[in-house]
Amino acid sequence: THKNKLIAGNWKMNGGLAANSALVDALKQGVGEPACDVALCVPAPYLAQVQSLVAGSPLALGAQDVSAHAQGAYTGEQSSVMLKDFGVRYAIVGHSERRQYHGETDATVAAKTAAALANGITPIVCVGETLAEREAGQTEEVVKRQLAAVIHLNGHCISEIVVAYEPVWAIGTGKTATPAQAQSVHALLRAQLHHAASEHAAGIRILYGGSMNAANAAELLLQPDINGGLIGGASLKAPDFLQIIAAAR
Ligand code: 3PY
Repeated sequence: THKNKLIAGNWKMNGGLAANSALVDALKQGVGEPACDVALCVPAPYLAQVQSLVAGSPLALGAQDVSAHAQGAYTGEQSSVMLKDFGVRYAIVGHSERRQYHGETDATVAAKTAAALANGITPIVCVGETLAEREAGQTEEVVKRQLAAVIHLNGHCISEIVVAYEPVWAIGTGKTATPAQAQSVHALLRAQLHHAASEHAAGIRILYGGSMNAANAAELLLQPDINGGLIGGASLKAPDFLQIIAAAR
């Protein structure tokens, strides 16, 4: 089954009521009828605001994290059930910033992925190697281990996940993987998906993330195993984000 490409903006911890409203208005005016799926992954306090701003538009709502638990004594967390209340369709899971600053392990990421799937939220599961791992020749081993953690979730159909390859050395650094570097890792991930779930592998979207911007998006998105992008800084600028959306066909 062929799915549209997905362009997901990761606002990270940026924005405010006025800025969000201006950004989403500009996106709605410029987006037309996009050839790809588009999502805005916004900070939790603004989910309700952005839910009403995107209503009736082709822009879908996403969260940047999700709890592994449904409810209870988990101070500071948001469950997939709660996200559902606000029309959230996607949740980023295991972004390298969460792995790095919040101690998320492969097991955490797997539990969060399962919780999202159980409640009909599409997890965007991030994998990627650090600079030290790449230089030590461990890229393949690291991304395969990270993907394996979510492939073998009992009782869940992995056809519903989105994978995002984000080399950590390309996040917020302005360094981008070359299209060939990215494609070679995407092909490894595709082969692993194929091995685990051959009937679904071709339809699982593997996004590239890591300083994808208006200037480099088109070439990255032409690679056969790059099915969209997870966009950091460039998703905060309407003209740039619109150009990336236009490049995804
Ligand atoms: C980046 O573009 O740097 C990202 O981390 C997107 O998630």
